[in-house]
Amino acid sequence: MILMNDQFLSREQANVDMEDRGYQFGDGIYEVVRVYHGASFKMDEHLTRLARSAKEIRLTLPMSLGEIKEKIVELIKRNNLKDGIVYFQVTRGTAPRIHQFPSNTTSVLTAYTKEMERPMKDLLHGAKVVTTEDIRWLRCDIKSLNLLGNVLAKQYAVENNAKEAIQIRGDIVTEGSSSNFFIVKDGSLLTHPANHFILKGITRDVVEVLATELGLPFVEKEFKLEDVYQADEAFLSGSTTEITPVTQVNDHKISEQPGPITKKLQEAFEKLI
Ligand code: DCS
Repeated sequence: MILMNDQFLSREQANVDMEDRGYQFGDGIYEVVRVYHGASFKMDEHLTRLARSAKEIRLTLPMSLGEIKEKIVELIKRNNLKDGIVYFQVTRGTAPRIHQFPSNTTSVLTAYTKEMERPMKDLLHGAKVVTTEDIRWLRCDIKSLNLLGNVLAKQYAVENNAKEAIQIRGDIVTEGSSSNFFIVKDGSLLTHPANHFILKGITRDVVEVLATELGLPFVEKEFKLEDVYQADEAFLSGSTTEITPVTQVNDHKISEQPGPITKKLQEAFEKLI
């Protein structure tokens, strides 16, 4: 069962119009929320980010955040989802194709759930990442449906037997194609500042809270690939990625095993979920 605006429909009943602006322009925004044991993780934070993305692209949500939450929680229940994700998006709606905002249209909310296991192998043993040029637009802070840059980056990772592609803009390391990226140096966590060049991940925020609790400095600062190669540890964060240790970047080994600080953060994260 899926959610379309305020209706719960079977996939067969649900129709997306050819001229939905999400379909034609990627004119919309989305969120992916993790569900553990039937309960959503950090739903309110994701909803707050959805509202922010909406505001930044001047899209009016079709209902209040409270109503969206209610519908999505109901969808999780109706689908009897225990462990997985709920995906939801809002497009600017259906109208004859013109680039500018159409005048008489209402935004369209859709949501579905999906069972998904935690990436246990990577969580335990770490993963390889590769680096690629960050070719995305200059508002990566908006969780937009336009994901071509991210799609191409992830495809590059897959073709190079890597879990993720870490993007580099100029010579600054920004983030993964669907995750944030951290390095650990001399006991401090380093990650790209939350400006227009990255998505401010909800999991990244969780890492900040956990780091503070553990007394680990959380430093938002630009860094380069050479800093990554000299790091003691590295990891990814994301709703589906959780805290995934990175043991290899391109041909460079960071460590044989996930590092001790990454493991500490993982243990603290585990307690939350
Ligand atoms: N950066 C990018 C570009 C992302 O797409 C995501 C999440 C993140 C960082 C991490 O953000 P969260 O911690 O809030 O998840 N991407 C979602 C996605 O598209 N699939 O899975 C998660």
